[in-house]
Amino acid sequence: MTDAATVMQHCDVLAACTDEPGSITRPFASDAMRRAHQYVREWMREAGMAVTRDNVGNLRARYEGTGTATLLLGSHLDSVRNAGRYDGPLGVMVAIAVVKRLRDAGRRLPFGLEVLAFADEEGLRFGSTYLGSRAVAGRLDGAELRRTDAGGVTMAEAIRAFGGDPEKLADDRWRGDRPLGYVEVHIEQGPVLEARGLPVGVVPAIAGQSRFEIAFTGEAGHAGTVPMDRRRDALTAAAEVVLAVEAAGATQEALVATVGRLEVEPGAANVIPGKVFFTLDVRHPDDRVRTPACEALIARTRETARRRKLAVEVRATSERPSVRCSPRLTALLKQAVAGRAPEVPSGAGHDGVYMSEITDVAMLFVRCKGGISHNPAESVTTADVGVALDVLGRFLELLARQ
Ligand code: HGY
Ligand code: MN
Ligand code: MN
Repeated sequence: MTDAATVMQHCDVLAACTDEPGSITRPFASDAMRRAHQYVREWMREAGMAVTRDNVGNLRARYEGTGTATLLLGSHLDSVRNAGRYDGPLGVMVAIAVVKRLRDAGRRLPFGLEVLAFADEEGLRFGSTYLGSRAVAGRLDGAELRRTDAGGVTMAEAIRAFGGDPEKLADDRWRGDRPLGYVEVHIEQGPVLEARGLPVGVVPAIAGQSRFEIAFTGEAGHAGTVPMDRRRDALTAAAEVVLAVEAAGATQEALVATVGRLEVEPGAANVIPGKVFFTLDVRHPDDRVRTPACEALIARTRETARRRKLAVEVRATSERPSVRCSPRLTALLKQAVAGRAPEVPSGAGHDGVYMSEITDVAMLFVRCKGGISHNPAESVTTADVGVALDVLGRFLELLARQ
C-alpha cells in the first residue's frame, strides 16, 4: 500500500473514534480522543518517533536530526460535531508519513522534526478554540480552566480526567530555541483548488475571527392566551438578529458571518420562548473590516433587545487577528510544489494562528470535493494526498539545503 493510501486508511480508522456512533464527533479530552491517541501514538512510533503527551492533551512526536534546531509539523485531532474525516487528521497523518519516509530511508535532516497532534482546535466541548496550540504558544490562561461543558464538567476536571495536570499547563509551552517554523497540511475547506483543477495550494494568510455567545431573555407565556402585542418573545428577537447577521455578510465584500448554534427555552410548542441562546462567528481577511462589522452587529443586537423589552447578555468568547503566513517558508513551499501553486487565503482558522506567536507559519492546502467541510461528505483523493506528501518531502529537503 502506498503511503498516501496509508494516510487515507488512518483517517478512516480515526473516523471510527467518535463519541457519537454513526457520525464523527471527537471533542477535546473525550473517550473518542483517548481511542484516537492509542492509534496515533502507534503510528508515530512506527515512524521512528519518540512520543509524549502534554498536560492539555497534545501528542508530540520527535524525529531527531543532526542539528539542534526543530521544524514543527502537525494539525489537530479533535473535530466539530458530525464532522468530516480529514479536517485535522489529514495534516497529522501526512506529517507522520513524511517522517516515516525519512526513517525508512535512514535519512536524518540537519534539524529535528516535531509532529504536533493538537488536542482541540475547534472548541466544540468548551466553546473556546485552539486549546492545544495555545498551550504550546504559552497563551492558555487559567481563566479558561473554569469553563464548563454541556454536562457541567470544568475544563480543569476534563484535563485531569484525561491524564493531564491543569496546574501545569505552563509546562506545555514550547521550551526550546525558536523553531525553524510550523508547517501544516490541511484540506482547503473551500472551492478554489477544485475550480482551478489543482491538487494543492499555499496559504498567504489566515482570516481573523471573532466569536460571541448571546442570550436574549424575554418572558415565557401561553401560546394560546398572550396577545401578540403583549409578548416579549426571545425567539422572534433572535430571528431578527440572525437575518441581520446574514445581511451583514451578504453586503460586505469577503465578510462572513454565521449563527451556528441557537437554543430555545423552554422549547415547547405551546410556550412563547422566554430565553434564546445563540452564537455569532464573524470573519474577514482584514481586521479593520471585521472589528467594525462585529460592533455593528452587537449594537443591532442590543437595539433589538431594547425595542422588544428583552434583557440581553453578550459574551465575546474568542477573538483572533488575521495572521500572515511566512513569505519565506511559503515561497519554499511553492518551490516544492514544482508546478502551479495558487495562493488561497484561508477563511477557516487553523492552529497556525497561535503557532505564529512562537515561529513562522506556512500552510499547504489540499483540494477537497465541492469545497465541503465540517460535514461528513468531506473528501479528498489519495492522488492529491500523494501530491501533498511529495510536496512536504521536497519542502524539507529544500529547507535542509538552506
Ligand atoms: O472554525 C474554524 O475556522 C476552524 O474549523 N476551527
Ligand atoms: Mn481544521
Ligand atoms: Mn474545522
